[in-house]
Amino acid sequence: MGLFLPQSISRRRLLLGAGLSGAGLLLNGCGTSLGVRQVGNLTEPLNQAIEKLLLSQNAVPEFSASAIEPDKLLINSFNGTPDLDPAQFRLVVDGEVNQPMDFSLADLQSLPQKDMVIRHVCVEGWAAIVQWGGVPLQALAKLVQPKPEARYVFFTSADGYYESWDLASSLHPQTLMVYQKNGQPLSPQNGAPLRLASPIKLGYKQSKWVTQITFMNELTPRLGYWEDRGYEWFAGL
Ligand SMILES: Nc1nc2c(c(=O)[nH]1)N[C@H]1C(S)=C(S)[C@@H](COP(=O)(O)O)O[C@H]1N2
Ligand SMILES: [Mo]
Repeated sequence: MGLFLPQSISRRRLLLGAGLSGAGLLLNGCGTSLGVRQVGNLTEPLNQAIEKLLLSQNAVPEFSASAIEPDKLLINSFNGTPDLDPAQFRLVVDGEVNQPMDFSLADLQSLPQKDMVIRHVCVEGWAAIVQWGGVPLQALAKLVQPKPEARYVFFTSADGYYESWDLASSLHPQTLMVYQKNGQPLSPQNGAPLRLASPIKLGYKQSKWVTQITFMNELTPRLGYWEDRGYEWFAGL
Protein backbone atom coordinates (compact mmCIF):
# COMPACT_ATOMS: atom_id res chain seq x y z
CA MET A 1 0.00 0.00 0.00
CA GLY A 2 1.44 3.36 -0.94
CA LEU A 3 1.98 6.23 1.42
CA PHE A 4 -0.36 9.15 1.33
CA LEU A 5 1.98 11.83 0.09
CA PRO A 6 1.57 15.40 1.35
CA GLN A 7 1.74 16.39 -2.29
CA SER A 8 -1.34 14.31 -3.02
CA ILE A 9 -3.15 15.81 -0.07
CA SER A 10 -2.57 19.36 -1.17
CA ARG A 11 -3.55 18.53 -4.71
CA ARG A 12 -6.65 16.80 -3.39
CA ARG A 13 -7.50 19.78 -1.21
CA LEU A 14 -7.05 22.03 -4.20
CA LEU A 15 -9.40 19.99 -6.36
CA LEU A 16 -11.97 19.71 -3.61
CA GLY A 17 -11.73 23.45 -3.07
CA ALA A 18 -12.40 23.92 -6.75
CA GLY A 19 -15.64 22.02 -6.33
CA LEU A 20 -14.58 18.78 -7.94
CA SER A 21 -15.44 15.52 -6.28
CA GLY A 22 -11.88 14.26 -6.17
CA ALA A 23 -13.19 10.75 -6.74
CA GLY A 24 -10.45 8.39 -7.75
CA LEU A 25 -8.29 11.17 -9.08
CA LEU A 26 -5.39 11.27 -6.77
CA LEU A 27 -4.44 8.08 -5.10
CA ASN A 28 -3.01 4.93 -6.46
CA GLY A 29 -5.33 2.01 -6.91
CA CYS A 30 -4.63 0.24 -3.68
CA GLY A 31 -5.59 3.18 -1.53
CA THR A 32 -3.50 4.49 1.26
CA SER A 33 -2.08 3.77 4.64
CA LEU A 34 -2.96 7.03 6.11
CA GLY A 35 -1.79 10.12 7.43
CA VAL A 36 -5.14 10.15 9.22
CA ARG A 37 -3.96 13.20 11.11
CA GLN A 38 -3.66 14.99 7.81
CA VAL A 39 -6.63 13.43 6.12
CA GLY A 40 -8.76 14.19 9.18
CA ASN A 41 -8.43 17.83 8.32
CA LEU A 42 -10.18 17.31 5.03
CA THR A 43 -13.89 17.61 5.57
CA GLU A 44 -15.94 16.50 2.65
CA PRO A 45 -19.70 16.20 2.47
CA LEU A 46 -21.00 12.68 2.01
CA ASN A 47 -23.37 11.98 -0.80
CA GLN A 48 -26.90 13.31 -0.28
CA ALA A 49 -28.49 9.94 0.37
CA ILE A 50 -26.06 9.28 3.20
CA GLU A 51 -26.29 12.78 4.65
CA LYS A 52 -30.05 12.34 4.84
CA LEU A 53 -29.70 8.94 6.43
CA LEU A 54 -27.30 10.23 9.08
CA LEU A 55 -29.68 13.02 10.03
CA SER A 56 -32.56 10.58 10.44
CA GLN A 57 -30.90 8.39 13.08
CA ASN A 58 -31.38 8.77 16.81
CA ALA A 59 -29.05 7.42 19.45
CA VAL A 60 -30.22 4.57 21.69
CA PRO A 61 -30.05 5.51 25.41
CA GLU A 62 -26.78 4.42 26.98
CA PHE A 63 -26.05 3.17 30.51
CA SER A 64 -23.83 4.78 33.12
CA ALA A 65 -20.38 3.35 33.74
CA SER A 66 -21.56 1.94 37.09
CA ALA A 67 -23.96 -0.36 35.23
CA ILE A 68 -21.14 -2.25 33.45
CA GLU A 69 -21.31 -6.02 34.06
CA PRO A 70 -17.70 -7.14 33.56
CA ASP A 71 -18.33 -10.85 34.18
CA LYS A 72 -21.43 -11.24 32.07
CA LEU A 73 -19.92 -10.92 28.58
CA LEU A 74 -19.29 -14.53 27.65
CA ILE A 75 -16.80 -15.45 24.97
CA ASN A 76 -18.66 -16.75 21.95
CA SER A 77 -16.36 -17.76 19.09
CA PHE A 78 -17.26 -20.38 16.50
CA ASN A 79 -13.68 -21.11 15.53
CA GLY A 80 -11.32 -20.12 18.35
CA THR A 81 -9.20 -16.97 18.55
CA PRO A 82 -7.13 -16.03 15.50
CA ASP A 83 -3.53 -14.98 16.09
CA LEU A 84 -3.29 -11.35 14.94
CA ASP A 85 -0.30 -9.07 15.48
CA PRO A 86 -1.67 -5.61 16.35
CA ALA A 87 1.50 -4.00 14.94
CA GLN A 88 0.93 -5.62 11.53
CA PHE A 89 -2.84 -5.19 11.58
CA ARG A 90 -4.52 -3.37 8.71
CA LEU A 91 -8.20 -2.61 8.26
CA VAL A 92 -9.07 -2.35 4.57
CA VAL A 93 -12.15 -0.27 3.70
CA ASP A 94 -13.14 -0.69 0.09
CA GLY A 95 -15.89 -1.61 -2.37
CA GLU A 96 -18.36 0.99 -3.66
CA VAL A 97 -16.41 3.98 -2.38
CA ASN A 98 -14.64 6.87 -4.06
CA GLN A 99 -11.54 6.48 -1.93
CA PRO A 100 -10.55 3.00 -0.75
CA MET A 101 -8.22 3.16 2.25
CA ASP A 102 -6.44 1.02 4.74
CA PHE A 103 -5.84 1.85 8.38
CA SER A 104 -3.31 0.69 10.93
CA LEU A 105 -4.49 0.42 14.53
CA ALA A 106 -2.58 3.65 15.27
CA ASP A 107 -4.41 5.36 12.39
CA LEU A 108 -7.74 4.32 13.88
CA GLN A 109 -6.71 5.39 17.36
CA SER A 110 -5.72 8.82 16.07
CA LEU A 111 -9.31 9.47 14.98
CA PRO A 112 -11.70 10.91 17.60
CA GLN A 113 -12.66 8.13 20.05
CA LYS A 114 -16.26 7.44 21.04
CA ASP A 115 -17.13 5.47 24.18
CA MET A 116 -20.53 3.97 24.89
CA VAL A 117 -22.04 1.73 27.57
CA ILE A 118 -24.62 -0.52 25.96
CA ARG A 119 -26.24 -3.93 26.34
CA HIS A 120 -24.81 -6.78 24.27
CA VAL A 121 -27.51 -9.38 23.61
CA CYS A 122 -26.64 -12.89 22.42
CA VAL A 123 -29.38 -14.90 20.79
CA GLU A 124 -28.30 -17.87 22.90
CA GLY A 125 -29.93 -16.31 25.94
CA TRP A 126 -27.39 -14.16 27.72
CA ALA A 127 -26.72 -10.42 27.82
CA ALA A 128 -24.18 -8.05 29.34
CA ILE A 129 -23.82 -4.32 29.79
CA VAL A 130 -20.46 -3.42 28.28
CA GLN A 131 -18.47 -0.28 27.62
CA TRP A 132 -16.92 -0.12 24.17
CA GLY A 133 -14.44 2.46 22.87
CA GLY A 134 -13.48 3.04 19.27
CA VAL A 135 -14.26 4.93 16.11
CA PRO A 136 -17.74 5.29 14.60
CA LEU A 137 -18.00 3.48 11.29
CA GLN A 138 -19.67 6.69 10.15
CA ALA A 139 -16.32 8.47 10.55
CA LEU A 140 -14.56 5.91 8.35
CA ALA A 141 -17.34 6.29 5.78
CA LYS A 142 -16.69 10.02 5.68
CA LEU A 143 -13.08 9.27 4.75
CA VAL A 144 -13.73 6.65 2.06
CA GLN A 145 -16.85 8.34 0.65
CA PRO A 146 -19.34 5.59 -0.27
CA LYS A 147 -20.88 5.99 -3.69
CA PRO A 148 -24.61 6.84 -3.84
CA GLU A 149 -25.36 3.26 -4.93
CA ALA A 150 -23.88 1.68 -1.78
CA ARG A 151 -26.64 -0.01 0.23
CA TYR A 152 -24.93 -2.72 2.28
CA VAL A 153 -21.70 -3.27 4.16
CA PHE A 154 -19.83 -6.56 4.32
CA PHE A 155 -17.47 -7.32 7.21
CA THR A 156 -14.68 -9.88 6.79
CA SER A 157 -13.07 -11.37 9.91
CA ALA A 158 -9.73 -13.13 10.40
CA ASP A 159 -11.35 -16.31 11.81
CA GLY A 160 -13.46 -16.99 8.70
CA TYR A 161 -16.53 -15.21 10.13
CA TYR A 162 -18.37 -12.78 7.87
CA GLU A 163 -21.38 -10.51 8.20
CA SER A 164 -23.43 -8.14 6.08
CA TRP A 165 -25.35 -5.15 7.40
CA ASP A 166 -27.73 -2.63 5.85
CA LEU A 167 -26.15 0.77 5.28
CA ALA A 168 -28.40 2.66 7.72
CA SER A 169 -27.49 0.37 10.64
CA SER A 170 -23.82 0.47 9.66
CA LEU A 171 -23.79 4.26 9.73
CA HIS A 172 -25.84 4.57 12.93
CA PRO A 173 -24.03 6.95 15.33
CA GLN A 174 -23.52 4.09 17.84
CA THR A 175 -22.17 1.53 15.38
CA LEU A 176 -18.48 1.54 16.26
CA MET A 177 -15.30 -0.24 15.25
CA VAL A 178 -13.89 -0.75 18.72
CA TYR A 179 -10.44 -1.42 20.19
CA GLN A 180 -11.38 -1.00 23.88
CA LYS A 181 -13.69 -2.91 26.24
CA ASN A 182 -14.60 -1.55 29.69
CA GLY A 183 -11.84 1.05 29.42
CA GLN A 184 -9.08 -1.47 28.65
CA PRO A 185 -7.51 -2.53 25.36
CA LEU A 186 -9.73 -5.17 23.75
CA SER A 187 -8.56 -8.72 24.51
CA PRO A 188 -7.80 -11.15 21.67
CA GLN A 189 -10.76 -13.33 22.73
CA ASN A 190 -13.12 -10.35 22.52
CA GLY A 191 -11.97 -9.51 19.00
CA ALA A 192 -8.70 -7.53 19.17
CA PRO A 193 -7.36 -5.59 17.42
CA LEU A 194 -10.75 -4.44 16.08
CA ARG A 195 -14.38 -5.52 16.27
CA LEU A 196 -17.85 -4.20 15.59
CA ALA A 197 -20.05 -3.05 18.47
CA SER A 198 -23.54 -1.57 18.27
CA PRO A 199 -26.61 -1.37 20.53
CA ILE A 200 -29.00 -1.86 17.60
CA LYS A 201 -28.12 -5.43 16.57
CA LEU A 202 -27.90 -8.88 18.16
CA GLY A 203 -24.51 -10.23 19.20
CA TYR A 204 -23.92 -12.37 16.15
CA LYS A 205 -23.98 -9.27 13.90
CA GLN A 206 -21.04 -7.84 15.86
CA SER A 207 -18.05 -9.30 14.09
CA LYS A 208 -14.81 -9.71 16.01
CA TRP A 209 -11.32 -9.54 14.37
CA VAL A 210 -12.58 -7.39 11.48
CA THR A 211 -9.95 -6.96 8.76
CA GLN A 212 -12.04 -5.66 5.86
CA ILE A 213 -15.15 -3.51 5.47
CA THR A 214 -16.63 -3.51 1.98
CA PHE A 215 -19.43 -1.22 0.82
CA MET A 216 -21.72 -3.01 -1.64
CA ASN A 217 -24.62 -2.27 -3.98
CA GLU A 218 -26.22 -5.68 -3.48
CA LEU A 219 -26.11 -8.47 -0.96
CA THR A 220 -24.20 -11.56 -2.01
CA PRO A 221 -25.33 -15.16 -1.35
CA ARG A 222 -23.05 -15.02 1.71
CA LEU A 223 -25.23 -13.07 4.14
CA GLY A 224 -23.40 -13.91 7.35
CA TYR A 225 -21.90 -16.86 9.14
CA TRP A 226 -24.98 -17.55 11.30
CA GLU A 227 -27.51 -16.21 8.77
CA ASP A 228 -26.30 -18.81 6.28
CA ARG A 229 -27.15 -21.37 8.99
CA GLY A 230 -30.71 -20.13 9.46
CA TYR A 231 -30.49 -17.06 11.69
CA GLU A 232 -32.32 -13.88 10.77
CA TRP A 233 -30.40 -11.34 8.70
CA PHE A 234 -31.54 -7.96 10.06
CA ALA A 235 -31.27 -9.05 13.71
CA GLY A 236 -32.29 -5.65 15.10
CA LEU A 237 -32.69 -5.01 18.83
N1 LIG B 1 -15.34 -13.18 14.07
C1 LIG B 1 -16.31 -13.56 14.92
N2 LIG B 1 -17.13 -12.61 15.40
C2 LIG B 1 -18.12 -12.96 16.27
C3 LIG B 1 -18.34 -14.32 16.64
C4 LIG B 1 -17.44 -15.28 16.12
O1 LIG B 1 -17.51 -16.49 16.41
N3 LIG B 1 -16.43 -14.87 15.25
N4 LIG B 1 -19.38 -14.63 17.49
C5 LIG B 1 -20.49 -13.65 17.58
C6 LIG B 1 -21.42 -13.88 18.68
S1 LIG B 1 -22.61 -15.07 18.48
C7 LIG B 1 -21.44 -13.08 19.79
S2 LIG B 1 -22.63 -13.21 20.98
C8 LIG B 1 -20.36 -12.10 20.03
C9 LIG B 1 -19.65 -12.45 21.31
O2 LIG B 1 -18.64 -11.50 21.58
P1 LIG B 1 -17.64 -11.83 22.76
O3 LIG B 1 -17.05 -13.19 22.52
O4 LIG B 1 -16.63 -10.72 22.76
O5 LIG B 1 -18.48 -11.82 24.02
O6 LIG B 1 -19.41 -12.07 18.99
C10 LIG B 1 -19.94 -12.23 17.71
N5 LIG B 1 -18.91 -11.97 16.73
MO1 LIG C 1 -24.20 -14.55 20.08
